[in-house]
Amino acid sequence: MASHSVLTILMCALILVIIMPVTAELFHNSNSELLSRQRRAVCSPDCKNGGLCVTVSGKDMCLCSLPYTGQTCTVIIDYCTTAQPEIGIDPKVAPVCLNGTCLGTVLTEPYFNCSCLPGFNGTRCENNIDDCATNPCINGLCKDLINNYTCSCYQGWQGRHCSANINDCFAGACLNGGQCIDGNSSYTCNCSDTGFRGANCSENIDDCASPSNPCSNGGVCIDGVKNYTCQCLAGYSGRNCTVDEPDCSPNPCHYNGTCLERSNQALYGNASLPYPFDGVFNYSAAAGFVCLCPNGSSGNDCSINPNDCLDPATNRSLCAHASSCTDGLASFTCHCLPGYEGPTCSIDINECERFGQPCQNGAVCKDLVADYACTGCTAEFGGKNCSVRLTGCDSSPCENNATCEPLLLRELPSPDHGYRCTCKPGWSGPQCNENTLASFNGTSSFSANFTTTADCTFELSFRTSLAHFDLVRLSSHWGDIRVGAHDSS
Ligand SMILES: *[C@@H]1O[C@H](CO)[C@@H](O)[C@H](O)[C@H]1NC(C)=O
Ligand SMILES: *[C@@H]1O[C@H](CO)[C@@H](O)[C@H](O)[C@H]1NC(C)=O
Ligand SMILES: *[C@@H]1O[C@H](CO)[C@@H](O)[C@H](O)[C@H]1NC(C)=O
Ligand SMILES: *[C@@H]1O[C@H](CO)[C@@H](O)[C@H](O)[C@H]1NC(C)=O
Ligand SMILES: *[C@@H]1O[C@H](CO)[C@@H](O)[C@H](O)[C@H]1NC(C)=O
Ligand SMILES: *[C@@H]1O[C@H](CO)[C@@H](O)[C@H](O)[C@H]1NC(C)=O
Ligand SMILES: *[C@@H]1O[C@H](CO)[C@@H](O)[C@H](O)[C@H]1NC(C)=O
Ligand SMILES: *[C@@H]1O[C@H](CO)[C@@H](O)[C@H](O)[C@H]1NC(C)=O
Ligand SMILES: *[C@@H]1O[C@H](CO)[C@@H](O)[C@H](O)[C@H]1NC(C)=O
Ligand SMILES: *[C@@H]1O[C@H](CO)[C@@H](O)[C@H](O)[C@H]1NC(C)=O
Ligand SMILES: CC(=O)N[C@H]1CO[C@H](CO)[C@@H](O)[C@@H]1O
Ligand SMILES: CC(=O)N[C@H]1CO[C@H](CO)[C@@H](O)[C@@H]1O
Repeated sequence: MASHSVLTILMCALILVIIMPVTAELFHNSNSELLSRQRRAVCSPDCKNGGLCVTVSGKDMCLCSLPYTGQTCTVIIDYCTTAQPEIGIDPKVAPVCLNGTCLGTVLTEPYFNCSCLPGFNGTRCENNIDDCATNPCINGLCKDLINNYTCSCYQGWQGRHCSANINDCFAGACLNGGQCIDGNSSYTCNCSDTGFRGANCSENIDDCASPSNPCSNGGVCIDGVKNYTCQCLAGYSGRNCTVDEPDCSPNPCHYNGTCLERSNQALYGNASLPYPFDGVFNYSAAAGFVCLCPNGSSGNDCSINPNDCLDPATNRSLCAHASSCTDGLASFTCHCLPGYEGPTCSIDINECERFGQPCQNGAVCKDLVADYACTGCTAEFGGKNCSVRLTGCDSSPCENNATCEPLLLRELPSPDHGYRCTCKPGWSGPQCNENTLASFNGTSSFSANFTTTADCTFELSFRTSLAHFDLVRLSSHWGDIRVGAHDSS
């Protein structure tokens, strides 16, 4: 046992020499020279495997290099069972390979070879390999095991690698069509476009308040689902009550009365305007219109127009001479018949004066209704104004001492003259140049024979000198006509 200790000390010295050949130059030189001098001088065993022969206490022996031992350094030490105190290994205390199988008789340091159990490495299999090093737990904490690991998942995650998100959404989690979004052991609701809000989309968004009351002009807003309804005050319409209904278009005021919209806020506070414009605007009374009626009309729409044609006292038309009347605004208009004039057609127009005494050549003008007449016109003149000299007899058209009476057949556009001949007895025809068939005086008679082969019209003309007479048919037979005349004066 003692010799063994010495050997170990010597071997240590040798190891030092081997490990630090340069820094231990001095030590090496003196000792190795001593050893080699002793060996060269006295050492007899042939030390194998690089062993050195030394003489200790007069006894020659081999100083073996690791891991050899034995008389001549031919035995390999099994370091699986041999303690190596200098590196803290003592198989009596703990196995050389802590978690593995040991293979001794290894020629290189550390002179043993550990074959580790799965999950261990290190020279002595002392290291439990960190299986969490690759962060295998995606949503959880990793716990290293022997050649394995476990994941303890965060809330809401599951699976070996905590990669499966536990679906926290359940039917009815989000109300009113909200979209459930699975989270970390929780869920959230996407309420957008539902018209609701809150964690579970249960709270109906007040559309009347977002961002402000959408109903204009005093309209009342009623919240709906993702919607609202405006209850407009009378006079306003449209989804947001923004449309001011056109109360004055077309103009409801008769007689071109001025129409004022009650919704026109600019008109209010004007003392010269009628109610309600003399006061303060109020949305609830903004429907409708007020007419400023022209004089003579009244009523809400100026449609009341008293009939000014009637005399209020008598209730009879104010227009005289049967003229018609048109009622106006505080006025009336008489439509006069010809010959009358004046506001009430009461003036009978004197046409003789109106036309500047039109009768000429001594004729006298007589006023008529809407006309005049010229009286006392001499035979020589004629026409409306007795202004046309009658020339029909100037050429003496009447023959056989007949009397010629000039006539005015037509005055306008140019005078057309004519004449009438009054024949002496025995003459007839327009110019009195045709003989009469017979003339009668007293009780004379005339008989004529006509022969005809066909029906004919037989005319008999009379001219009498009597001032008054009656023509009497005495008898009438086919082929025999008898007529007579007698003085009736
Ligand atoms: C690993 O080594 C240690 C220390 O020697 C021991 O306590 C443990 O039981 C060993 N594990 C296995 C799986 O052998
Ligand atoms: C230890 O043993 C393994 C398996 O037998 C071998 O591959 C390796 O080279 C050995 N190591 C040494 C230092 O002998
Ligand atoms: C054990 O193995 C791991 C991965 O293979 C490596 O990173 C580590 O350095 C090794 N540990 C030892 C003590 O050899
Ligand atoms: C690792 O552990 C899991 C359970 O956590 C098990 O299912 C699996 O088989 C283990 N793997 C090994 C190689 O032991
Ligand atoms: C889940 O929750 C954990 C711990 O609160 C956090 O670290 C992780 O980032 C969350 N994951 C998601 C997806 O929110
Ligand atoms: C919520 O839903 C709307 C439409 O349904 C979509 O556009 C939006 O991206 C969603 N928001 C989130 C955070 O999922
Ligand atoms: C909103 O309400 C109005 C009337 O109140 C209706 O005309 C409209 O269609 C509604 N809009 C929707 C999207 O329902
Ligand atoms: C009503 O008001 C809403 C919100 O102010 C607006 O988006 C919409 O276009 C309006 N509709 C009409 C018809 O004016
Ligand atoms: C109203 O006035 C217009 C133009 O000023 C005029 O043409 C029209 O005749 C008038 N109507 C009435 C009923 O007075
Ligand atoms: C008619 O006869 C009477 C006498 O017989 C005569 O005096 C008279 O003049 C005659 N009249 C005419 C118009 O010829
Ligand atoms: C045709 C004809 O009877 N002429 C008579 C007209 O009158 C005068 C006298 O008045 C007679 O002399 C004509 O013979
Ligand atoms: C006037 C005249 O000629 N009268 C005769 C008409 O005809 C009858 C009979 O044919 C005669 O007898 C008339 O003399």
